[in-house]
Amino acid sequence: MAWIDRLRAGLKKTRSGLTEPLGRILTGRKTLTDEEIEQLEEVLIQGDVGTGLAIELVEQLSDETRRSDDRDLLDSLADGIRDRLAGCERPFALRDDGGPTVVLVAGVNGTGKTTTIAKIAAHLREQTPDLPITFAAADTFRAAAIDQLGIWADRIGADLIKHRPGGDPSAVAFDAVDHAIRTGGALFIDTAGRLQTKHNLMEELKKIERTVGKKLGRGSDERLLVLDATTGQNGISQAERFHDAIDLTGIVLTKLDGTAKGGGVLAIWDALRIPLMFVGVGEAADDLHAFSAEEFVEALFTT
Ligand SMILES: Nc1nc2c(ncn2[C@@H]2O[C@H](COP(=O)(O)OP(=O)(O)OP(=O)(O)O)[C@@H](O)[C@H]2O)c(=O)[nH]1
Ligand SMILES: [Mg+2]
Repeated sequence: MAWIDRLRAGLKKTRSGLTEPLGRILTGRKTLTDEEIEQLEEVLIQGDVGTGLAIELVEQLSDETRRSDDRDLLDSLADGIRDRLAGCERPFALRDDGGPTVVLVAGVNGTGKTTTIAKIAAHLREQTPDLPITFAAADTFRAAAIDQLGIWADRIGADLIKHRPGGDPSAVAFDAVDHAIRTGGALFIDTAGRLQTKHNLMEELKKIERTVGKKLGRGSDERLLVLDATTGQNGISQAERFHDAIDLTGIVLTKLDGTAKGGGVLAIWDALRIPLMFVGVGEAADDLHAFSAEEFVEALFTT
């Protein structure tokens, strides 16, 4: 299935919770009543677009109604959303100097860190069959987490650097960077996802990043936060804490298929201005893809 079709299918709940109600109010309309303006704001806020942004989008739309052009208001809203997402995309790229591309992957429990690593690595493997890929099992809190990453490493053909369960995550990262300096290619560091309210998770991540820096002579290339789209606005405060700790370079928004709150894409970008690098709409490798604002709007607004 083409990505746009997967994305469209994955955004089904958001379409029925957000785009379709918007369509019922706006299709074929040139003017809006006060009541309709209120309804629009409500639908956007329900869809997790964020209150401030919802109000701005609707204001822009009601300005539009005062102009006498022939534009459909639903198209104008789609344009408004696309405009808001300008700059939000940033493609994932490997370093071109032969040195390893080091990717630190963080996020709270169960957001999809480990499977995201597997999916990105599977894409890289497909593009470049002989690319050296290393996984670092720096989530040492659970033995099962190390095993899970090991299974993916076998399937994809990645080297796995691991220590004993309960070991020091930074020591794993150190050994993994050491390995990747020799092999080149891509290194993905899987980390534990304890609740963000626990200070020690952030300290741990900072320590991992410091350790990478010491061994590598520079910081990691990407520090990605994996956010579960079903957590909605809560994801923003999560992201702020991680950003404070490790200066995120990108966000991966998973599980868009499980929520009607796909509007969160807008709220997250509006609040954080951290690029949305990948979005996930399911469990298969092909369900993770580079984010494109153009495709996102197309998947939401066209059938
Ligand atoms: N529906 C759906 N499921 C997803 C998506 N991304 C990940 N998952 C599932 O979410 C579950 C948790 O994924 P993991 O990758 O183990 O999450 P994690 O962040 O590593 O979890 P911990 O190591 O426990 O912190 C798995 O069953 C994944 O298949 C997505 O985009 N859509
Ligand atoms: Mg994991």
